[in-house]
Amino acid sequence: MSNGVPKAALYYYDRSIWSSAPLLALEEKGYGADEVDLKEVDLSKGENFAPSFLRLNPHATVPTLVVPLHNTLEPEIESRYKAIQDTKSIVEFLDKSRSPQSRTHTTSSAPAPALTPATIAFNTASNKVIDLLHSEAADPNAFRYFNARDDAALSALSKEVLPSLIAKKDALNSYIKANETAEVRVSEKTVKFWEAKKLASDGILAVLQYGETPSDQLDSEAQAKRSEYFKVATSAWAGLGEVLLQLHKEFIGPYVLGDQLSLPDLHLAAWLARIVKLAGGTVSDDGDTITKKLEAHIGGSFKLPEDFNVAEARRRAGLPAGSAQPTDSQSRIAAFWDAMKERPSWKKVYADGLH
Ligand SMILES: N[C@@H](CCC(=O)N[C@@H](CS)C(=O)NCC(=O)O)C(=O)O
Repeated sequence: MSNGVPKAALYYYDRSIWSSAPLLALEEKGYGADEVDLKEVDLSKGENFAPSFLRLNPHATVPTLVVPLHNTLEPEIESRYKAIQDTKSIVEFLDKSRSPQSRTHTTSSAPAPALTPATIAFNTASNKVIDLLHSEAADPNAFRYFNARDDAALSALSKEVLPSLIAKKDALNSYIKANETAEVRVSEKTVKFWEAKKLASDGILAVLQYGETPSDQLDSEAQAKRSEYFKVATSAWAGLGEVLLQLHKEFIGPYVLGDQLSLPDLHLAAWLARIVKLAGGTVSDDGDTITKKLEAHIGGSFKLPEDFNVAEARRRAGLPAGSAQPTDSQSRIAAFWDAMKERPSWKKVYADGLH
């Protein structure tokens, strides 16, 4: 609490993709460190399945923003809170809650630019992009678990993700067990949720636990599961090519709605950082490099249209022209990446690399 005023709390995990969108929003909106408490939920240990977190968000996902309700600001009254449980609503809430007119009990005097699009047409375009990025075909968390289409990649992926998958399952088992012996038990619905989460990870665990075994040493059942996994992974990455082309169509450039940063850019920045990382990109790559890496990773003859003038993109993003020739062109994704990378919000959220 500052000034006796109950604070909002953002539950997040710093390796989580969707937590990055509200973290970027806090910076872009100029929130002071005294306005929102950051509370880490370690997903790699399954902390999001703890009964105390499920009371805030029964979907067990971060980000989750817990905000005090307006009529309980007096310090002597025990505060009542509401929890906002999905990225889109959280980012919208953060945008609306700090404006040049609002008095937010803060030490920050940073400007609070409006990020919500100002017209119905732009709002529609913004929602289309945000919905696309949160659609099943674009799910960045699924891509993380399906980022292997051959034995060598599967072996590397198992090494990387198996420990946290196992830790998650162990956490679920221990919550279920603790509940059986507890005096105060969670609801039947919560137990069913835990069981369903365990079941959902079994399929991928069955493949990844043998990820370091060469194909010819697998029994026929494990071999069949591995080929099925490769089929799903191959079709998911081909589908990602479609998502990128769809995005390209909705996108003005260098930001989604033109030369001003707005809500969809925060979702796109978070999403793209993860997808680029999975494609082997790094935080220091420029837009053209990540375009090439994405194209190579998606494979086949996938190509992003390079129809955006580089000098124009840089001018619109307020960047110096650099060495761009008047006829140079790049993909819109590349222009977006180059513009976003220069922003202090991005530099802060991705200071330790892409995630
Ligand atoms: N629809 C949710 C999705 C959020 C989501 O999937 N969050 C991931 C982290 S990026 C999560 O919490 N996963 C839980 C887990 O890994 O068990 C939103 O938009 O906020």
